[in-house]
Order: sequence, then structure tokens, then C-alpha cells
Amino acid sequence: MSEDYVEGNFLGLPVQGENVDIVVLQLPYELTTSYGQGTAQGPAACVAASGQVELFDEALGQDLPAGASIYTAPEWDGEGKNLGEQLDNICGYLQPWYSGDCFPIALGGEHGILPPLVLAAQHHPLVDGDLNRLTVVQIDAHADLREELGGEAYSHACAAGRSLDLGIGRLLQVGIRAYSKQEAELIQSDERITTFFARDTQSPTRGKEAWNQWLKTLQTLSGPIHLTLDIDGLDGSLVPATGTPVPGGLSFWQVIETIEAVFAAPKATVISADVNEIVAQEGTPLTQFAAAMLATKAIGAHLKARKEGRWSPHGHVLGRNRTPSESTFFRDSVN
Ligand SMILES: [Mn+2]
Repeated sequence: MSEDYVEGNFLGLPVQGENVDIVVLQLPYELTTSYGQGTAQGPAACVAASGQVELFDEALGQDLPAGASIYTAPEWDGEGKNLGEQLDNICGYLQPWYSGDCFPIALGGEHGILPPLVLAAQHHPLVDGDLNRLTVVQIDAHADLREELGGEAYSHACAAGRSLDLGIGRLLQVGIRAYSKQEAELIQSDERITTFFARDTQSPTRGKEAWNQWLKTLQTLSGPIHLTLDIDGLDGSLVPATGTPVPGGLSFWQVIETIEAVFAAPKATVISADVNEIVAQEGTPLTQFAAAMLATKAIGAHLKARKEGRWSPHGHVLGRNRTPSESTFFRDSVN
């Protein structure tokens, strides 16, 4: 921990003036109708745990922030009378950071934050209103392709499905090991979806081959990418406090390799990322610490992409003070 450690800032890093190269956004979102599992406290717990993460990034060969300004924005305020309004307000909170001049990374919150993240991404200059250009790379135990869960089409179990409905061009999934027959059929029939199942990548006999295939697939990506990292994609032993820990998941190093490979894809640009389903673990900070390490890795990988010419700011840097925008999409479409 450095001398100028600032509590409440990701990695405890002080902000450098008005400049923002990377913004850490906090979405303490929990679907109000579901049983409370603690995801609303996840982002703050992750920021607190990040104070224990080493600043040295092995791949970058430098200490973070490596000359960049990392700004931790105040949490989303949780306002909204109903689900549609809440999702709109999340979108409004995110959108000012999608002008392309900085790199947004969001901490969640339930995976239900994905559709507003995708909707906000349409304002990024590389997406330019056409979500068909956007690829979502999803690390998860669950396919999140359900039509609804408990009567709710915007449940975390539907997050990837709703993102496809919003019009994303491609969805790549890894770590998947808990899904329904209907989801398996959708994966088979929808050309936009490419899924690497944990059954294959984690197989004691066939795993290595499947894993190399996954990394190879990531290298072929092109265009703008949003990386969504549900921490339950990791093996449940590493994230026991997350909403639904599942055995048989990815190792920590597999997630690190995935993050590094996505950011290193030569023809692609990762425009934003999120780490979600974070729940504070009591007694040991393992779950929130794992989340903080992965978010830190994403920040390091972004800085490496900048250094190697795979990310450049669009337009001039706008600074820290941005007005949340208005979104009415979800209140009009969620009943
Ligand atoms: Mn998920």
C-alpha cells in the first residue's frame, strides 16, 4: 500500500487532476424482486479489497497506474421506482463515459447490468449507434440465455439473451456449465453465439486442446468488444460468496489468459469491461479479492493495448465532471 493511498478509490490510487484515462464505475444493482444475496454491496467490497492488490503488472512490466489516470466514480445511486427505471438510470449513469476518450470498467452488481452496459456502448464512436458491430465476450458459469426467470425477462439469467435482443453482432461464451435445454438449443441454432463449455475446456483429457481453440478464437475477433466477466465463471472454490458458485469452473489463470487474449486480439478493440456478481465474503476477502485482481488485470491489459497501439482515444478528453444522460428505453420495453 502506497503512502498516498486514497480510501474509496480503486487500488487506492489518487486521481491525477481532471484527466480520466480509465474510469471505474460501480453498479450496486440487485434486482429488487429477487431474494437479496448481497450483490448490492459487491462493488464497494471489491474497491476496498483492491487496496491489497499488488500494483505491479507482470505483462505490462510496470506498476499501475503506469502514468495513466484511474478515476473511481461515485456509485450509481440506485434510483428508480421499478425495474425499467432502474435499468434506464444505470444506462444514464454509464453513458457519459462511452464517448471514447477513456476506458470504462464497471463493477457489479447482478449480471442484469449487462443490457444497460450494452445499450450505453452504442454511444461509443466505434459502435456509432450500430450494436451489430459489437461483440460481447462473456466469462460465466451460466449461459444467461433464458427467455425469463421467475417471470422476469431482465433477470441475470437472461442478460446475454437480452443483449442479443438489443442487436449485438456476436456473443462468445466460456466457462459455461449450468444451462437449460432451451439455452443449449439456442446456442446450437443462433449463429451469433459461440460457446466454449467447461465440460470441454476443463476436461482432464481434452481440456488443453479445447482451451487452445478458445484462445485462438479470441485472436480472430475484430471490431469493438465488451468483456463481461461474471465471477461465477471461475471455479466456485475461488468465489464461494458469489450469488451462485458452481463447481467445475475456470481456473484463475484461465481467466487471466482470456483477459490477456481478448485485449491482445490484433484486429479488435476492447472498448469496455465489467466484473459482476461480486458479493463480499465474510471472514476472508477471497471472493471480492479475486474480483479486484481480475478488474486490475483488465486495467493492466487495457494499458498494454494502449501502449501497443490497439486503443487510442476518440476526440478530446472530457474530464471528470459529466452529466448523466436520460434513457427511457427500458421503461418503455420492460413491463
Ligand atoms: Mn451471468
